[in-house]
Amino acid sequence: MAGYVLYGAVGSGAVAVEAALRLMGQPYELIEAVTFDEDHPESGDKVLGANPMRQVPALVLPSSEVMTESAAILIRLCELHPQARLAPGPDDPARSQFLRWMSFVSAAIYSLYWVKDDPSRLAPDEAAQEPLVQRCLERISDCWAIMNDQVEPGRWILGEELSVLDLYVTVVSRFQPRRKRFYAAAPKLAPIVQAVDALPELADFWPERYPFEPGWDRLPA
Ligand SMILES: N[C@@H](CCC(=O)N[C@@H](CS)C(=O)NCC(=O)O)C(=O)O
Repeated sequence: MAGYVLYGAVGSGAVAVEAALRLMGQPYELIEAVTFDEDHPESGDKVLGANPMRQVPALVLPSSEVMTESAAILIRLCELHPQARLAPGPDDPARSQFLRWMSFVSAAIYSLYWVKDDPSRLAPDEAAQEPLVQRCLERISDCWAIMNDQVEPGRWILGEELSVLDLYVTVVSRFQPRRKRFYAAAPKLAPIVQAVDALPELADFWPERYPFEPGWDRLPA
């Protein structure tokens, strides 16, 4: 049986899916499709056959079925590989909050990057673009703060069990403007993402797929 094929990109949300596949012990073929490299549009175009949205991640399942949407992919992988114990099951009391925050990160936060990364998509007027970027960043911070206030983490966001929600928040909190604002907005989540950064199972993975830059995760001065 064929394995997984992941369309991903270094420093993208697809890295959360890669991290999950690694922790699940599932091999995958990676097709690097950097959808945000304006100098090499042919790279991102590689994903078009799998995802007409021209976005990564897109995951081809062993059945050849294609899945897009990072939150849905992560949740589905947990259903397909329950032995990895990376999500509370349907009867687990933590399930509702798991689904709630997986959707929240995707819908309220990740989706804003479509505008933030290219404000001309919604603001053709050049003068309006920088203020729009700033509004997006404020909204992203506000959403992290709301999540921070509503969760009751233990060692991990949902309690004492690591889940793909921890991986997802860790990756999305690495997006611009990196962690500086995130730590200020979400102090309860800060030690959790740092613990995911430090997972021994992913020690070789992070530098390869979401490299650290000097000072990128410092607290604001
Ligand atoms: N809703 C999608 C968003 C995916 C997404 O925005 N991916 C980025 C990379 S982090 C991308 O490919 N952006 C290119 C674009 O939107 O043009 C998901 O959750 O998977």
